[in-house]
Order: sequence, then C-alpha cells, then structure tokens
Amino acid sequence: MDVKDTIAAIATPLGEGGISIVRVSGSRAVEIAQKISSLELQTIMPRSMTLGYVVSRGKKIDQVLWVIMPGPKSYTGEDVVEIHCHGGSMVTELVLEAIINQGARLAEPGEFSKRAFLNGKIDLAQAESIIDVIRARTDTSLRVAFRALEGELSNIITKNREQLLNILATIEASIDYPVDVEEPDQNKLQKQLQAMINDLEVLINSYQKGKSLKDGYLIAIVGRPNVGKSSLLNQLAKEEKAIVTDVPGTTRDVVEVEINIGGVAVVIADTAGLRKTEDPVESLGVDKTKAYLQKAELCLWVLDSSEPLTEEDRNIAALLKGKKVLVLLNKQDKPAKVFAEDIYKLGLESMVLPLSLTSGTGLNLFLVELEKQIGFSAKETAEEVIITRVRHKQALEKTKDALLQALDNIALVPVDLLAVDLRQAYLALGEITGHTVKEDIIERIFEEFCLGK
Ligand SMILES: Nc1nc2c(ncn2[C@@H]2O[C@H](COP(=O)(O)OP(=O)(O)O)[C@@H](O)[C@H]2O)c(=O)[nH]1
Ligand SMILES: [Mg+2]
Repeated sequence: MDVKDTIAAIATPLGEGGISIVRVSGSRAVEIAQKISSLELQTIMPRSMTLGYVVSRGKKIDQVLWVIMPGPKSYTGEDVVEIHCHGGSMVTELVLEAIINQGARLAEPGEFSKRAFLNGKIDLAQAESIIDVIRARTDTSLRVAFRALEGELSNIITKNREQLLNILATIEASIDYPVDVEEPDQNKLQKQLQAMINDLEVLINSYQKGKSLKDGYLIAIVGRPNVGKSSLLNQLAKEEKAIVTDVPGTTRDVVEVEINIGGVAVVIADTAGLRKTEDPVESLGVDKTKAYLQKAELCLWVLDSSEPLTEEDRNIAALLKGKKVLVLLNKQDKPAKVFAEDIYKLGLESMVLPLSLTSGTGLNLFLVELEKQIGFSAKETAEEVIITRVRHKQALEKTKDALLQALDNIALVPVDLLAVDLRQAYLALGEITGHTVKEDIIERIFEEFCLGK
C-alpha cells in the first residue's frame, strides 16, 4: 500500500442525524481540503473547531465545523482534517465527493485504523480492541475492550517479549564472548520461564470468557415437543418472542433472543422439539436443533414432569452427554411422574430443578442457578485482562509450547539450541501486537472494520 496517498471517508453512519463527519487523512489532507474550504486552513488553530463553509464549484454546499489535526498527533499519525457537516446523507455525500474530486481517494474499510497501526500509533491488539469497543453488547464487554484499547493486554505481551529479548541477548553474548559473558544461570532461567508460562496461561484461560463477552454466551433450550420450551424463552425474554400452543411441533425454526444476565450478553435459542417426524419442515428444524445443541455453551433441557419419560427423552439424554446441561422438570403444577432420580439414571450428572412456568414455582431458584452456570461474574471480569480472539489464544499457545520446550531442554542442550525455542516464543508473542505478523493477517484484521474507521 502506498501510505502517501490521501484518503477520505464518511466516518459517521449513513442516514439522517444531528451531524455527520467526513474524515480526510494523508500528507495532502490540508492541501486538498483547502480547495473546498472558505477558511484559510493553515491559519486556524489545530485541534479546535472553526466555523466555516464547504464551497464547491463556487457554491456553498454546507456550513460546517473544520478541524485540523496535524500529524503525528492524530488518530492515523498523518495530517487529518475532519469536516463536521449537517447530518444528512445528501450533504455528506456532496462534501465527500468534493474532497474526492480534489484528489483524495475513497478509503477502504478500516484504512484509517490500519494507518494508525502502520504509523505506530497503536499496536495490532489495540486495533482489534477498537472493533470490540464499537461492537460491545454489555457494559462489561465494553469495559474489557476499552482496557485492551488502553494497552493493558499489549503491556503484558510487551513485558514478556522484553524479558525474552534480554535472555536471548545474554545467551548470544555468552556465545560470542565466552570469556567475558557467562551463560544464563540455569536455575534462574528456569524460574523466569516458569513465571512467563504462568502469566500466559492466565491469558489463555481467559479466552472462553472473552469469547462469551464478545459474541454472547449461547444457551440452547432443548426437549421434546410441547414441554414448555417456548414458554421458557418468553419468560426469559419477558415478552412473547415465540409462539406457545398446545399443538406439538409448533416451533420449527430456531428463535434467538439476546438478554443481559448479570452483565453478560446471553443469546438464548428456542429450538424445534426433538422427535422423530415425517414432516420435512419439522425434520429440518430437528437437524438445526442438533447443531445448536452442539455449539451451545449451556443446554436447558426442559421436560414435562407430568408425563413419564419416553424413548425420545432417552435419545435426548444421549445427545446431551458430555455437555453442560441444566435439567428443568416443568409443569410441576400437575401431578409429577418424573423425578430427579430418573434423570440421574439416564447417566446425566446435571443439576435438576423443578419448575412450573404457568404458576411461577421454582422460577427464582432457576434464575439464580442460571447465573451460576454461566460461570462468571461480570463485575469481576470487567477488572481482568481478557483475550477475546482466537488469534491471540493461538499465538499464546504457540508461545507457551515453545517455552515449555525450552524448559524441558534447559539441562540437556547447549544454550544456542535453547535460543532456538526462545526465539520462537518471542516471535509468536509478537504476532499479538503485530510486531511479527504476516501481511495477509493484517489485511484480514482491518477488513473487519467499518468504513470510515
Ligand atoms: N400446566 C402447565 N402447562 C404448561 C407449563 N408450561 C407450558 N405449558 C403449556 O404447555 C404447552 C406447550 O408449551 P410450549 O411452550 O409451546 O412448549 P414447546 O413445544 O416445548 O415450545 C402450552 O399449552 C403451554 O401453555 C406449565 O408449567 N404447566
Ligand atoms: Mg415451542
């Protein structure tokens, strides 16, 4: 990419609004903007707003606020001009068009942030956290993303990279100048590497939480037809999201609802009842249910406790083996025919709770247990450093493997061979911050961004 060309884009969402902002970045940003400005842009105060006009082909297009942010103290590190226009799509498009006509190029999605990365304003982990900030679904996920943007994750990575670099430098010096420089002390090195591995393990283990925070924690409601699955979804959503009838097989597609449980965005999926069916539509629904059952982090298995267990229930139990499951014996307002022991006999070790969705019995206990099963407190999580990307997890695991290898080898191999493992760990860590990462991965990361960011 030629970093020298000047790019422009609308930085605000399209449509009507109070204001919209056209952003221009590059070495010619001020020069190009000058051609459509009523002001003498070189003379206005940098980083403050000045009222003026956008003028194109001798006509005033809009009255706007002009902001000049000379590089390197700008978002991209280049000269940036922002034009704050009236918020209408026609106004904004005309202003952008005028800027393009004067020689700027339309920016690609994420190109401003990519330039910020290439110019060293932010590292790759911070760039990724910008997306997480924009897409945050709860106050907790926002807090985690914002702290990553502030560099808390990057700091841990950088600290460990620097330590590795120091060790590598000592090893190399001891090879080059064996008389003057001693090899690193084995005991001390062992302790250092172990401490690093511990640091990285905390981050690796935070991924599951991070993923739930970012994408939402997926819960699937499963069970035979007519047991109260849709009633449960509606109860949790506090509105009629799914149709409830006494006709078995009503829910044929998956109905997803997102709710906030203790600061965690939870996606609850009501599914088609699991049974053998000749109906092709219902049968597709059943296949989809099975897919959800696999990918859900928690399954809520709803049963009608007033009816004895059936063959279908046994099949469901088999599907649920090994999954995290909460079993709900619903319809407790009727005489019970199924009890917790019957569920245990099916080989499930899940918690079994009695419930009546029509009378509300057992509902509070269920909600408390549900929060517990989700397994983390949003409040505590907001104060931890958490990784939210599989890319980070993989790089951390690669680092950890290389460090473990080094640890195993310390007493066995000469230091120059040890250095090979350590260098590998060093490179893998750098993938997170983008110091040692391939161009195509960088491209892919910034493609995720929206236009104008
Ligand atoms: N008696 C009783 N009926 C219930 C209870 N929960 C749901 N139902 C009824 O069971 C029928 C099936 O409910 P629905 O939520 O559509 O079940 P689904 O097929 O599993 O989604 C409806 O007529 C509900 O009103 C309950 O706790 N007690
Ligand atoms: Mg249903």
